[in-house]
Amino acid sequence: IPSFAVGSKSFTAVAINIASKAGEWIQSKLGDFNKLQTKYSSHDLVTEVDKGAETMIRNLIQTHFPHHVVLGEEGVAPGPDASKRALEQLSAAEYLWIVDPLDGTTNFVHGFPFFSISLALAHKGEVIVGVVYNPVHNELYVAEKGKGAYLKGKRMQVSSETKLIDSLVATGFPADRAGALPVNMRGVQALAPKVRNLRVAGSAALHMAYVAAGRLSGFWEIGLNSWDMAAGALLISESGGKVTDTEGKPYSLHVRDVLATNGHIHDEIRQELSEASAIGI
Ligand code: 2AM
Ligand code: CA
Ligand code: CA
Ligand code: CA
Repeated sequence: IPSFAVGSKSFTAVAINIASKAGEWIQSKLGDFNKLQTKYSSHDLVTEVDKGAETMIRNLIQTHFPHHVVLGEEGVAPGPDASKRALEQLSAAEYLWIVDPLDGTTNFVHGFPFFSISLALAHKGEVIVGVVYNPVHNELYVAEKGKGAYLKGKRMQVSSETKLIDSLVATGFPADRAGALPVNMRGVQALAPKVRNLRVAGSAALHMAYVAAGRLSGFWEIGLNSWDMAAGALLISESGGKVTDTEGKPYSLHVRDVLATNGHIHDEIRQELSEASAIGI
């Protein structure tokens, strides 16, 4: 796998190393942690493991790259605009790491083995490296801008379905029960009868990695943050897929409502969501 590097230090190699270390530690804590806290509500959870993993990742990044800046989910005050506020403050950073130390916390808390670590490195606002790691399956997805995306040393490619009826599509049920959830439910109502089936597995980053790997035809979710999607979006674009917001505008770090597909079914899903008034809040 070719690499972006500073001197001899490959950003990608460091990202892979950090994701593996954090993943091992998170997995060792599965079923063995306490101090469950709720951020906002019983739908929005955070554990000592989320925080411990973020601290570990932050320290490792800073050891390797002292001049890089780190944006992590657990390092910012929670709220609907958490990512937006942080990105504004950090917009001057030349190299910015965007970190979700544990994506799928609800799954982790319940012992449902579908969660991941998501690390992305942006250079002047453009994501150039993305790594998503699922420690339970020992699957590490890695992409470099312009150089492809890989799983277990093999180049990934999105799936080839061109019709909704042949497509397996994932979504997420938002934690925001009042605003985003009803919007998402309209999309579910519109799409469920038209696709082969829907999946809601609880980790946006892994859903996106699955789109890149051709295991899902598409994915959409309302009200996400930069750290949920930054690595996954590069995995998908480097695997030949398409990532936009739910209105079809190109992906950027500021997108909250995401639509990510194999490309072929993109416009049809966007149209269904639009007709169902399910494109965002
Ligand atoms: P998390 O597990 O890192 O919190 C599941 O639908 C997706 O939504 C997961 O990627 C999850 O990330 C994210 N998520 C969970 N709570 C959220 C919240 N309050 N606001 C936005 N996204 C959230
Ligand atoms: Ca969270
Ligand atoms: Ca997340
Ligand atoms: Ca998280």
